Amino acid sequence: MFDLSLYFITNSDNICENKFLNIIEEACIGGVTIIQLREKDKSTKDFIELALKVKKITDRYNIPLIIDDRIDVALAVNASGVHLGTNDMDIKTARNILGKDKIIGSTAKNRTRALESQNNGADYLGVGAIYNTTTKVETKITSIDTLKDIVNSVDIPICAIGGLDINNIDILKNTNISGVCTVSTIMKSDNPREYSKDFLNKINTLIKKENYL
Ligand code: TZP
Ligand code: MG
Repeated sequence: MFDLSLYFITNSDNICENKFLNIIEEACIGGVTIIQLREKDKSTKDFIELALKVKKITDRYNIPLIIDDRIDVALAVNASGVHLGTNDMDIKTARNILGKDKIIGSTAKNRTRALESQNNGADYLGVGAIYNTTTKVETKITSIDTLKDIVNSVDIPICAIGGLDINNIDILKNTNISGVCTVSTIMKSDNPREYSKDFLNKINTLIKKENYL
């Protein structure tokens, strides 16, 4: 069981480790429901060392930790799962390696990828970017029509991503998504605890609880 309502994806660029870990802890206290550690530039060794520190925090608050891209890192730290994009390991192979109990998320920007991900064993989909993002990522805008088409095509829960903040998520009303992903709003907040709390409250006014896995 996992709750995608407020899915916090971390970004450790340009901040010291103590501050990074503190933001994660504050976000946990504020109420983020799931966390992804997203590291694009770290060595395997450094990624694992950081993931162990992050997992100590997320375990304390009973929040699932997802590792971006790296099955090996997820296994090394016994994370709750992985998130895989189109250029990462294919979902079927990842499922074979990870077994049935780990969470596998997949990025999907169209119905074909969404259905293929579901059929190959993905547990949830990330769909976006809904808006332009300031976070370093190669992505394209996904229209609300495409988001709705994907939601209507699969049974697994869907999280919207990209440029989303507390003031612009009304666009997601009636899309039947299960949650909202964010990087920068929490990473850059002066008060990650309060922001997470307020953002979750706002999200809860938009999404239907029965969509939770
Ligand atoms: N994938 C699509 S948009 C994005 C990722 C990883 C970044 C989202 O970051 P932000 O700061 O919430 O716009
Ligand atoms: Mg990836």
